[in-house]
This record gives sequence, structure tokens and C-alpha cells, in this order.
Amino acid sequence: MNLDLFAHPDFHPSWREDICPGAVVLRGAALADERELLKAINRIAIKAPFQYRATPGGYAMSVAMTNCGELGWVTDRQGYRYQTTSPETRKQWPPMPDIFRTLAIHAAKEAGFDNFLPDACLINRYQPGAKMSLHQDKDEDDFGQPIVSISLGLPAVFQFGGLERSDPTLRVNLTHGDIVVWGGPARLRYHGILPLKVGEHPLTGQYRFNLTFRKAH
Ligand code: MD3
Ligand code: FE
Repeated sequence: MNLDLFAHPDFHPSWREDICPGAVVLRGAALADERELLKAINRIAIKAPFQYRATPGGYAMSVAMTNCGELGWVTDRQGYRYQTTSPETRKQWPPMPDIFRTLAIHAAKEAGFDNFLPDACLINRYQPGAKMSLHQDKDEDDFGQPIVSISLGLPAVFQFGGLERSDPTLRVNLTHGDIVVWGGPARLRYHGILPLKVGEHPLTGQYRFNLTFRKAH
């Protein structure tokens, strides 16, 4: 595919930070599109409302989730999986907005992944106190494919470990407009989000949103 067709004149990360081999933060790379991204999230949430899903162990997650794109990530007592429909509406997930896909493809390319074509976008919504415990992302078919994440709204502290749960962790602040690309040797590292602190963001109020783009199937 000729990526010039998708030329995105506003894709200008302020600076890049390498976290470890395979993980790079593109600071501010989504800032030029902040309003369009948040509008798109609101439209998606009208069609596929945010849900507090249950883990396979039966605990309600503190992060509310929805999806867009061909495939969406869900969890319930049966386990973690990707599926083409929302369990609540039983309809297909809303389509992935072009601005989402374009940003994710450009970010992946910037990090050295030239052929990334995401089929899934998980939208996480954090409120004060919400957290995501240390975990690996292992529900995708091809770990050779990277994951792209876009942070919007309130800041969060991201925890980044190693390939074993007990490995020491590094803390990275993720703020509004940051895009992170995780692939190669970083792809299966344990990671999580510490409990969100109370705050007020001019565009999102009490929330943090995180978009993760994946090639799930
Ligand atoms: C590191 N979400 O949805 S995004 C998730 O901010 C998830 O909502 C967090 O972890 C959030 O699974 C973190 C950053 C992220 C995503 C995938 C990764 C970091 C990753 C995969 C491998 C290593
Ligand atoms: Fe994850």
C-alpha cells in the first residue's frame, strides 16, 4: 500500500523517547487530532456503550471498555477473546474511523513497522482509581505485529516490566496526545496502569481514554 495516499501532514511527534528495545513513545503525536479523536470516541460509545466487563475470575474491571473495527476485545467468565460483535448489542462493532487507522499506521511506521494494518481498536476509559494490573497481551494471533497505543485526557503512570511477572518494573508517565508503539522484543513484556489520580482535563473532564490498535487475526 502506498502510504503517501494516507499522508498525514499533522503527524509531528514533539520528540521520541525509547523506553527499551521495541518500545518508543512519540510524545504529543496525537495532539493535532485531539478533538477529532475525542469526537469519534463519543460517537462510537453511542453505538457501543462502555462496559465494565468481568475477568475470567469473576471480578469487575475498573476500566470501562468498548471497541471499534472488525474485531473487538472482550472478557467474561468464558475468558479473553476477540469477536466481531458487541456482546450487548449483538451487532458488529462500529467501524474504525479513518483518523484512528491513519494515526496508528503512521505511528507504527515511525517506529519501524511498515506493514501494520490494525483490525481491532480497544477503547479503554479510566476514571479516578481505575487501574490495570500487570499483564501480557497474548490474545492476538501474531506477536510479530506491534501494538499502538494513544493516550488522551488525564495523565497516567504506566508500569513496564519484563517477560516474567516478577521482573522489576519501570514507570513511564503517559499524557494527553502521547502515542506508544510496542513491538519486537517488547511485545510480550508485562505492563499495567497504576490507579488514575483525580484530576480535570479541559477536553475529557475526569477521564483518561486509551486506544490500543492491534492486528488481532
Ligand atoms: C506493552 N492498556 O489494553 S496501553 C491493554 O493504557 C493495555 O489502557 C493500557 O495494556 C492502557 O491491554 C496500556 C500500552 C500498551 C499496550 C500494549 C502493550 C503497552 C504494551 C503490549 C505489550 C507491551
Ligand atoms: Fe495490555
